[in-house]
Amino acid sequence: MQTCRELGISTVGVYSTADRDSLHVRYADEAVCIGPPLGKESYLNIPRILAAAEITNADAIHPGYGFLAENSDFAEVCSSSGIKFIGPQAEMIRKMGDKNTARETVVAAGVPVVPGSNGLISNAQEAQDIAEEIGYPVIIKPTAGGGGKGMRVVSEASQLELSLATAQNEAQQAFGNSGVYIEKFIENPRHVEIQVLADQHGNTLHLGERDCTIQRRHQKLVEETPSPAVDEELRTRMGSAAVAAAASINYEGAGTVEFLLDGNRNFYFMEMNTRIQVEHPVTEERYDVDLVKEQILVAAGESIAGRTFTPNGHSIECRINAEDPKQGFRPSPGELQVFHTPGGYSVRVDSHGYASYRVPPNYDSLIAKLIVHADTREEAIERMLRALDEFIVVGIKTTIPFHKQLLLTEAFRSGEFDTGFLDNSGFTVS
Ligand code: MV4
Repeated sequence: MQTCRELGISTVGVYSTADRDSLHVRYADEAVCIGPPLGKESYLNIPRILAAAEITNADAIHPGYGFLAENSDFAEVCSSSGIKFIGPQAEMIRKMGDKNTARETVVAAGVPVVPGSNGLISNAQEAQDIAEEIGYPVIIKPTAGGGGKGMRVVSEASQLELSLATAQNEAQQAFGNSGVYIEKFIENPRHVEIQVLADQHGNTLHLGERDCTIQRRHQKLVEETPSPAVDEELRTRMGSAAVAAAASINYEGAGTVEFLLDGNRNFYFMEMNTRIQVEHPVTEERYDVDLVKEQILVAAGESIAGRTFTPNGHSIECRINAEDPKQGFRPSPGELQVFHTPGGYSVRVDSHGYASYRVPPNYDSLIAKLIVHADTREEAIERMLRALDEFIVVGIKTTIPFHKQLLLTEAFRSGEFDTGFLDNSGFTVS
């Protein structure tokens, strides 16, 4: 909505009754209540969102990064109702949403994937044969999953048959699709993703990587660009692979291609996110670009031919969640009695909160994104620590103390960490 205001486009915010006091409701030129807190009755309810668009004469819908942002049926209904879905076509979301189809599609385009099954697993014998060929440990992944949901690591042959059956059952329960595939399990990888942008005329470019290795139970907590593990040569190779992955489905809009990076500079396609992501601001700061503006312009048919984006310096994002890091990150909703956000040189806060706002217990716990930019990684870390010190939240627990301690660890400062750091290294917040 901030981008729209700059572009002279008027906005409509939709909200559930749990969110009536959220800042986005006040910021919008018009706001429409679409139902009670439960997702199915509001933010996931396609007819209600379309009704809100129709009564306000909306031309387009920006789906954000949650709820229906990667729902191909929603994109299709928007399109058939004459409302531009700001994102890719339904067919592109569908192809990348089915992880096995995505894998097969990018393999055909020459993108490296982890050695594994060619297609879905049909029986235990087939699973045994593949695992024998690629070697243990292996990982069983649900084709309808994503983001780590429902994956199972298998370290020896004796466990494979039972793990396969369990994974298929869980996938059926969770996604209504029992399809699974197998990959070699890469130990201690980094999570490095490439931002891509594509227009409706077949032009596709990338805007470098984001390192999202600092995660807890598949929840990202810190993201940065450039990655401490990526140099110009690797960036060029990963960027080309990401562009090839997007171009293989004639992608349109902003998207993210996720890779695992191992200790030998090998990278492997994981999945493609067909939406703008929470962590997009780090790319905006380093590449001096408003990615939401680019989304809107390409949705309106504008060309990106000849556009170049020059990177500068280093950017870090810390996710400020309404969670208590001293109590296993358990949710901590409630009133922001004090909410003093940091500012000053090269510090950015994106938030829907304000003093006296009550964080509802119903949704994701993210309450603010704190982003800094600096010339070097070392200066960015110092700037982030300065900003974290300025950030005062009274009334609820947040992840601010976690970030302050993480940024002082030798592992973080040296850049030598992997995706197991938070879950396995014994790092705790005191
Ligand atoms: C893997 C893997 C190791 N080997 N695939 C989890 C999220 C999803 N995007 C991919 N995930 C993984 N896939 C193979 N073949 C390890 C993970 C993984 C992980 C990836 C990124 C960040 C954090 C992670 C934590 C645990 C496992």
